[in-house]
Amino acid sequence: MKTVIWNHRSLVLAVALAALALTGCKADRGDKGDAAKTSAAATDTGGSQKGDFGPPQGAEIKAVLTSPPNVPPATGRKAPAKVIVELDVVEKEMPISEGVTYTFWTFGGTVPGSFIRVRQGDTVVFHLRNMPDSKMPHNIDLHGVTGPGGGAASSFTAPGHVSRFTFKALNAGLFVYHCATAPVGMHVGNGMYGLILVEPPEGLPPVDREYYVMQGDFYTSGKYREKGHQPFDMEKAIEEHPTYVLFNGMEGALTGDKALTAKTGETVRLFVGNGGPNLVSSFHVIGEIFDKVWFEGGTRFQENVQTTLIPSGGAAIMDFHLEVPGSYVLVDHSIFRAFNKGALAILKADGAERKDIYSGKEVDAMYIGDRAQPNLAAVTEATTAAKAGALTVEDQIKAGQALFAGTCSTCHQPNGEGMEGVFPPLAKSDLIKADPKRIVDIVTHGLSGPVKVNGKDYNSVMPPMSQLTDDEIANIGTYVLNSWGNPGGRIDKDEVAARRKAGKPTAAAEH
Ligand code: HEC
Ligand SMILES: [Cu+2]
Repeated sequence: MKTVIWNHRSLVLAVALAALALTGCKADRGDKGDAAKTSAAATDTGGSQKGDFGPPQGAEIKAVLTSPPNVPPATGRKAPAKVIVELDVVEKEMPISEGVTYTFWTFGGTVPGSFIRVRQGDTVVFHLRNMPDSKMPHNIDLHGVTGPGGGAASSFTAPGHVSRFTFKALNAGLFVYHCATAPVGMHVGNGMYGLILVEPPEGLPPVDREYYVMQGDFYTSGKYREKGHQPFDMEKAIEEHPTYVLFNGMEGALTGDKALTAKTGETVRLFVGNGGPNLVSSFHVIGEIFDKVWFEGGTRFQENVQTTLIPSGGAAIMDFHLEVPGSYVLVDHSIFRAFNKGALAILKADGAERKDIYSGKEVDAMYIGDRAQPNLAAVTEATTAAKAGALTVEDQIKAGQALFAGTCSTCHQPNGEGMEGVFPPLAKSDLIKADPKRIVDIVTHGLSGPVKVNGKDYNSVMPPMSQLTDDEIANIGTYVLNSWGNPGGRIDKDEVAARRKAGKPTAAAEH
């Protein structure tokens, strides 16, 4: 049977309906009638009115909380219990991208906050502690709570204080929790959200692996990947123009050596939330199809889904079976967010090839460029060195090399040789040699029209790469100048800033 039965009550309902049909009411006895019965059963769990399974039984249980991307084990319980949750609010500086730091406000020290897992009917005693070194008061609104504010008013907690409130988890589902202290958008925008799973009484179907991923949008006063410490930008937040859209609070939180892992032959379950504060996510895994999606985190699943919509302050559960090994890329399919704001993660599946299903050839480098690398550590080192006033040409070259991959290499090729007649070579380019600093103008403003490079004619368009920051362009330029037989030299970020401001060179200057 394909329809979902999440819960024993729906079975009871189905039996009751069948009994009704037998005892003479004029129900259609054909196939149609069966379908109606099934769907009636599947559409009603009774909600909160059937969610109170009586007083808690047995000893108190301390909830296991996990940091993303980990998920606590199933409760495995057959009866409601009293569950103690202790969650700490921690304000702390953490990286938001390579070489970029941000002051996050967190539940449990991570973004998203600790994952909480309870069972429907449980009585949850919630302790919220706000660390003494916090600057702000905070509270928590759990979408799984029945009661005004979802716990917000009862949990308002000043720095160095603890508050406690108790609720009964009446509805099963996957729920977002978040801070609801004014200005709410700012608290949410600084990372104050997470997920609480309220298991149905019979639990979720078992799978091989479960992961916790949560999207959020971030607003910094600097542009995307602009280095150094970046403060929150209220204006951008109000205008809903995020600088970053991220999975698990940091660009690269789930790529390279931090990618999610699994094996072919396994079924993977993702608990995916969207903290917002503003954007709605079009959640997609490149190269996979969700076998099941419990859309909106509710009771029923849809099958065979490509992309599922996750509202701000909403969640979804998705299961998929892995057949083919390789890297699967998790994205917000509002796709500029994935490639230009960071909303990208990787699930790496190990196992034997299945050429009968997919012929092979890895495409992740092509898809995700520099993010396919283990990390951009060289970029961080260059930033640190620049701050200390000790940035060497070597630091710049290493950082530039990491950034070149995927940004420029898509067209000019990883070895700088280009493609004859289409993309001119950067290797031993006589055009670069004639005026090395012009590379800055070309990258910031683009290049179009006829050019001759090493005796060959090109007449095409290179789009401006104005999304790159000044020091990214300085490092990429320095890398190119010092590679493949080019003349060497160095570009610093002030030069880039000046040339960017000067605007596009005139046609005359172009040759
Ligand atoms: C989308 C493809 C594409 C990307 C990406 C790209 N370029 Fe280009 N680039 C071109 C094309 C096409 C031309 C020639 C334009 C013309 O015909 O006027 C060009 C020309 C150049 C030139 C001058 C010609 C030469 O070979 O010396 C330089 C220098 C250059 N690109 C550097 C870069 C750098 C550095 C990056 C990465 C920041 C980059 N390009 C990214 C397509 C691209
Ligand atoms: Cu808060």
